[in-house]
Amino acid sequence: MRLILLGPPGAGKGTQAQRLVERHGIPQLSTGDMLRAAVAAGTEVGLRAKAIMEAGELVSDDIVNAIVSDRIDEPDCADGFILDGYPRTLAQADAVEAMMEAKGMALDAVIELTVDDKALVGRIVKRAEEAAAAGQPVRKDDNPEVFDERLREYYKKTAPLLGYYYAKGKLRPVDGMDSIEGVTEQIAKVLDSL
Ligand code: B4P
Repeated sequence: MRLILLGPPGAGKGTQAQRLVERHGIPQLSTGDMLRAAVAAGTEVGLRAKAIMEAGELVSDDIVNAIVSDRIDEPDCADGFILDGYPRTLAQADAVEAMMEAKGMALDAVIELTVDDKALVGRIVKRAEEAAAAGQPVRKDDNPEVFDERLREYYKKTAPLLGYYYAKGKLRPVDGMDSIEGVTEQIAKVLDSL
């Protein structure tokens, strides 16, 4: 099974991807996590991505496409994967389609998580407060100011992918305003119907 999780920042892509990993035993390919790991390790990619991510903007397509292309070549991706937070631009969507075609892989569905803008910012602020209260590191982009920029980037660069995948008959919207468990159940129904 090869899935894309699409939705605005804080929609729950990472949350649901982890649950899909547990249910289906296929890896979660989160470009956000991969980029944060590169930043933490101080690699060349990390050095280039750090300021861009902290400003709430999107990292360049070239960097992200290269990371994903390398990752899906790894053996654990042979039977499927969940793309979490990728593609995020039309250029990335074209790139992943070409990558998968070259590797003889087909995309099963694009799960769109729909959530109100107001609820999104509330989730992000809550995550930052909970991390701080637990003495854990707070993501530099998890604050209302940077979140506004993340949301602007989403509407400008990522939202056009909805029409792109709808036209291909791959888009499956799910109500992301539901509880975490409720969203998981909706996704399970979508996957059963494929
Ligand atoms: P990501 O790491 O992908 O972060 P995200 O979109 O904010 O998170 P997500 O939707 O996964 O929300 P989550 O489950 O965590 O991106 C961060 C940055 O990396 C980007 O801004 C960009 O700079 C860079 N980047 C990543 N991919 C890129 C790409 N392809 N191209 C270019 N740049 C890229 O949930 C958020 C919170 O909500 C959590 O606290 C969770 O517990 C809560 N929550 C989830 N579901 C809920 C529900 N149903 N009800 C209530 N709360 C819920």
